[in-house]
Amino acid sequence: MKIYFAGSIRGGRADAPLYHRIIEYLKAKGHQVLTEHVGNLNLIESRGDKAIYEQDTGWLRESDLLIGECTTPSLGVGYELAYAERFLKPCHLFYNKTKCSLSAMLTGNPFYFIHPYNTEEELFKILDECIL
Ligand code: 6K6
Repeated sequence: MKIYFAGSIRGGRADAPLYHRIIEYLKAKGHQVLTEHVGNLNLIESRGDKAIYEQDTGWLRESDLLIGECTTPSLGVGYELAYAERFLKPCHLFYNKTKCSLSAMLTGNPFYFIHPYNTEEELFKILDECIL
């Protein structure tokens, strides 16, 4: 599958190492991750914002599935989730429930598959079921 991984960039990079591990895991399972750069630990913003927006919305439209790690709040991720819903892309959203409480605008929307987790081990177990 072509997977669009969404995770915070300007919203804060505290969970970037986790994004990296999720992306590597998805790739090891044979999936194509369109947004590999989200897990890049030495991220350098070399492109303009318009180019980023056009590239990312294009990737969203061509993706089969969105996986979002939403523990660190991000306006960009929120936008991507609404955009994915508009194009009826299945969205699996993860958040660490010991660290945050997810927006009601996501948890209240039955379109999204919401996966609260306690530990990273639990996250990967749920992730396995999402990508079967
Ligand atoms: C270069 C290398 C890595 O990142 C860059 C430049 N910035 C972005 N490149 C690609 N996608 C981006 C960039 N900034 C935000 N996004 C998209 O928005 C990603 O797909 C993320 O899922 C989401 C993060 O939004 P913010 O609001 O936290 O930045």
